Amino acid sequence: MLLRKSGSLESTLRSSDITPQQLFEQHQTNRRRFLAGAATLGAAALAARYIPGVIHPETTVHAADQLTVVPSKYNLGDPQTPLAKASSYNNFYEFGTDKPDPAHNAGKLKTSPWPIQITGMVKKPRTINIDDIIHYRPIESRVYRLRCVEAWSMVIPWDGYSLSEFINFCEPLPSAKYIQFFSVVDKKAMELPFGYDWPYKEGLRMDEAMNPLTLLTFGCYGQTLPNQNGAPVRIIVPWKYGFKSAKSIVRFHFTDKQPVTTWNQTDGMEYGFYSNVNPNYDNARWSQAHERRIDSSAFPRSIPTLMFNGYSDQVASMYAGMDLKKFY
Ligand SMILES: Nc1nc2c(c(=O)[nH]1)N[C@H]1C(S)=C(S)[C@@H](COP(=O)(O)O)O[C@H]1N2
Ligand SMILES: [Mo]
Repeated sequence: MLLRKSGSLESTLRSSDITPQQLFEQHQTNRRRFLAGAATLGAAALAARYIPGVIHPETTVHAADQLTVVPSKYNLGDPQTPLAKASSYNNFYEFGTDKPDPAHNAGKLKTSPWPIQITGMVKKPRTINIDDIIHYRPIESRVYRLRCVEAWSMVIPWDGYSLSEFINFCEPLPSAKYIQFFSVVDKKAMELPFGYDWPYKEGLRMDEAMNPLTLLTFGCYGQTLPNQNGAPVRIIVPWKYGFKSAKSIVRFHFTDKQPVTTWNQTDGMEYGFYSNVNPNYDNARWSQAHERRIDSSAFPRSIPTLMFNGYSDQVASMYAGMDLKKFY
């Protein structure tokens, strides 16, 4: 059971124009919301726990501690992909390049203790621990689509809070224009296939990172992330192709230059820095016009892919005036 004190870092909040009374009230409101959510979702979270016989036989799920989650306004109506699928059909190349590999191999990764570095253009570079941030803010359950550039998609309840909250905690300097994520490298636990420049790296422009949709993710389906899904902390950027959503992050780096990303470095013709889901712009290998929903039964690519994965209202304005075929 992972129940740590919420708001323990409250004092680090930007509080320039907030009175102590306001701060106290805000804290009480957050706390009430947190507790109310915990009460209503307790049963649901419990129900979402594993029933061993139902799991896909080749799936190993690790560290499935229950999380206390609150409901969110970000809640796609689409039917959810079963957890057994979401945790057995994965891209986590460090553990092998075939879809079932991460479920087989990622159990070897030790996810505690988990130090996290905050580096680059911040007020004070430092190393923190996952425990310092996991309950920094109430953990929301957000049902998002994850769309892979391979033209499949899943609908998953991800648990976390907006990355923007964590970025404020990091106190970036005004000169920081991008954030870069570094995934863990563990030579003993990982296969680390040849041909990629490990560690896995991804990045976002600061406004993309600060968009409320971008989720600092600690869990899914009401429990801590299975290792194969990026335990103990990953990013979910729902309007971009799946590879932007880096897993098992150990370092957040703030910079004024567009950061190097693993897939762009591997094959820049196919994988651009922006990688916004765009049905009108085909990746060199796959048409992006349609997608296949990974579900209990596989079916052909029959679902039309939506611009920005259906999140245009919230994100399109960030790209106004940009040629999205050039900045793919
Ligand atoms: N460290 C790391 N993060 C990664 C990847 C990876 O290979 N290594 N694959 C990406 C890709 S291509 C996708 S589609 C998503 C898949 O997330 P999921 O397995 O949780 O569905 O993770 C992304 N994050
Ligand atoms: Mo992907």
